[in-house]
Amino acid sequence: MKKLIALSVMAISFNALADGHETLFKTLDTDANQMISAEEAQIHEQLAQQFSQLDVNKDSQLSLDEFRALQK
Ligand SMILES: [Ca+2]
Repeated sequence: MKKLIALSVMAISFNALADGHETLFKTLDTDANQMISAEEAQIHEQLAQQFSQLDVNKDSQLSLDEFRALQK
């Protein structure tokens, strides 16, 4: 029984980690257009610093896929 609880806790932690970028993305995407603009990125220091590197297609917007490469 204890083992089962431990496994459940691990699963929850793992999901929280896996979901981290998406949750942060939605928080930063203040106009909810599914893209983070350079302006929206300013709220997050690391993101603002890494913005140009993360913007792989150089459209000055970060998609969720581009955002997933963010090193937090
Ligand atoms: Ca946006």
